[in-house]
Amino acid sequence: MEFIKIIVENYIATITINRPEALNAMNKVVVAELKKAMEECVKNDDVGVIVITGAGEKAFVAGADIKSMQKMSGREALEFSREGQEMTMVIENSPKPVIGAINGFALGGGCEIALACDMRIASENAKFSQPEVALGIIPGWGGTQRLPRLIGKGRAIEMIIGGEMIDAEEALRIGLVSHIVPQPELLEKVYTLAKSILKNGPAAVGAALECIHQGFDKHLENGLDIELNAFAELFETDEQREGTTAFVEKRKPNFRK
Ligand code: DAK
Repeated sequence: MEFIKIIVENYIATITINRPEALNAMNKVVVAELKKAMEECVKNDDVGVIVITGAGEKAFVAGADIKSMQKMSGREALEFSREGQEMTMVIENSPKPVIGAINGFALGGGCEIALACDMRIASENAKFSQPEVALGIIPGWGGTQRLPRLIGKGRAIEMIIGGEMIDAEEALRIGLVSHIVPQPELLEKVYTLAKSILKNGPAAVGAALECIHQGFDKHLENGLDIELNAFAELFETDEQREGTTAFVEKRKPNFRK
């Protein structure tokens, strides 16, 4: 792949969006490669947690590539938006947790990629914005849908129609990220979180994510049904036997043989 690097180590896949000369802005090729990278990591048995970050010290992703959008027709824009939305759905639907390591600007499409991740940890220099309206467009990769769900409708409306850029402290305050660390410590902090998740049963982790994502917009009773079925299904797995037996035998479970 031209713009994406994947490194797999100790069950953690680090996907780096690598186009630093354009602050990792996403054109069609980068969008397709990120989707492919995610699909490969989801299929790979040696991967338990996926980390997405940007190359360089300045940007996570500075947005969709404005230069490539300048002359798009409505039909091309529809296709670009669909491809971007599909890419974010592969991130959101991943049964393996995805952590966004937000190492700088996360603007427009970059903020939307961060929103599709299960968790977001930011470096102190990170900055977030949905500035599309300043370009005469709107977020096209899920920003109008995921941002209100994550931070609440009022604040999301302010960000989307105001286009303001917020710093990491404000992002933490409104729940857009869950931790802030100095940039040199960003990946270390992300890997510590990844390692704590990797100690747990992978099927249970995947099932919990599925319940949360699928139940989020549903009526409570429908969500509880999803949980009930997922809970019961886990009792048909070796993982449940290993986890409960390890507790009884007073040893650590071995989920990854
Ligand atoms: N696209 C293309 N190139 C970009 C870019 C971007 N989003 N962001 C930065 N670059 C390029 C710059 O053009 C520059 O390249 P050269 O001109 O030197 O060749 C290089 O990266 C370094 O950037 P700067 O020189 O501008 O660096 P500064 O430190 O001065 O400024 C900045 C950093 C992040 C504040 C500034 O670059 C900036 O404002 N960038 C644009 C940020 C932005 O507006 N992002 C949102 C893009 S809109 C949809 C599909 C998708 C979307 C919407 C709809 N449909 C199809 C419906 C998503 C939209 C977006 O994401």
